[in-house]
Amino acid sequence: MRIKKFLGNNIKEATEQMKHDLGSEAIVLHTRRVPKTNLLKSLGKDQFEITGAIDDATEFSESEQSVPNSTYTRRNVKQSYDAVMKTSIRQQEPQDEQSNALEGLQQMTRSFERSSDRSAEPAAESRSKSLREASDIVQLKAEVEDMKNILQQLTHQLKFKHFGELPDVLKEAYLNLLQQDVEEKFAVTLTNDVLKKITHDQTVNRATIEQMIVQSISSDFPAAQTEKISKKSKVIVLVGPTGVGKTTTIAKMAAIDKLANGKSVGLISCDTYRIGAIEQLKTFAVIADIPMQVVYRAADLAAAVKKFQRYDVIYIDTVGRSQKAKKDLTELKKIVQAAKADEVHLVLSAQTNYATLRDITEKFSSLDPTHLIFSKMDEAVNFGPLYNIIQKTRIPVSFFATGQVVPDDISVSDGMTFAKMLYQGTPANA
Ligand SMILES: Nc1nc2c(ncn2[C@@H]2O[C@H](COP(=O)(O)OP(=O)(O)OP(=O)(O)O)[C@@H](O)[C@H]2O)c(=O)[nH]1
Ligand SMILES: [Mg+2]
Repeated sequence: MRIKKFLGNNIKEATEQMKHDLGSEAIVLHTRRVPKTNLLKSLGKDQFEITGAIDDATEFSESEQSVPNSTYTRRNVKQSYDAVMKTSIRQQEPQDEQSNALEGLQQMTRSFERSSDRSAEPAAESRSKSLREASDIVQLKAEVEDMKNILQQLTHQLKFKHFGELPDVLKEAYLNLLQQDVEEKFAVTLTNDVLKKITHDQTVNRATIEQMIVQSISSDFPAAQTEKISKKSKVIVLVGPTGVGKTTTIAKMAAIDKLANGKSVGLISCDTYRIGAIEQLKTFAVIADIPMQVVYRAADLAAAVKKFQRYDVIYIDTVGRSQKAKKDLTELKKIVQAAKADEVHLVLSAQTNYATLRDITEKFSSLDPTHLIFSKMDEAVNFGPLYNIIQKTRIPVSFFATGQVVPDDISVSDGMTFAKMLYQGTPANA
């Protein structure tokens, strides 16, 4: 067997060289992309190296004829390689690269299935035939190992199917975004944005890429305008699923408005459903010296709001409702309407997965939320789901809640803080 390496601008070119040199029966043992050594040139095209091999052609076909029923013949292997190689060659062409790769994988699987369906050899075979078969199996093992490598390469290439040539550091950044649970289409957009911004004379290192991605996330972040109060008695209602931190957050917001911003504040609780809910807010209201009203029916809400009309801000806490309970959400909508809310803040826990966040925002959209509050950011493992929901809803984000302590564990939302947390996967106060 002769083994030789060939270099080309693409797999096809390298394969043609191999066929020219070793003959049409030559097989590919291994392929590999050879990156440009100079980093600045990495935006240009890489080269491809294939390792080709040829067994003595005559022996090759004779051995096949003499072992017609062999379960694993070299022809099987070669067919499989050809299937993969055709895919690899086509993969270098921009069109249909994903479907071509998948087709190659399927062809290879089919080829192996056909091989393993064949019946086993009869027991009484000649000794020389057994030896030949044993050597075939050893050869096959080596070839299967090579095929595994090719498959790995194809799988890797499929991950980057949306891109042409991508600097390695940008590939890492893209994979990091996926790891943070950023949805693929958003990760692709972010990566492409950065790719477009890279200039040819720019040093593309990890730190630069991180900076560019963080900048891109931050500049696109829909931070709520923290406008000065333009209206007396601004009515702010907090809504959301059960246990996400509505009452704790409303206490923080009210305390900061009163203590730090010097505003006059009134509190209304509509949560007469949960045992202890009223006491929870009442205790805080007494400590912070904030007047508080409890409302048992939506019909009584307008009167309570009117009573507080001389205050700068009126905060209304509501009962936590599952997004799946349609009737409860209808009741909640009555409260929002009766309060004539200026702002409806939907509280989302940062621990929630993206599918659930989508469901929550879809169902709570009937309440027309004007803002999102991200709570429990201190407990989140990653922030991709929140990023996805921002991209999906584009609802401005007002606050980040980062712990249980009232009023300290809250901050006005900020794009740069969020972007860094998202990219690094680190909670706000870690
Ligand atoms: N770690 C952490 N815990 C929080 C945060 N916000 C609230 N909590 C805790 O979460 C739990 C529930 O908080 P609540 O404020 O009662 O939640 P809620 O949304 O009002 O709950 P319901 O009214 O029952 O729907 C409490 O133990 C809070 O201390 C936060 O930002 N981080
Ligand atoms: Mg509550």
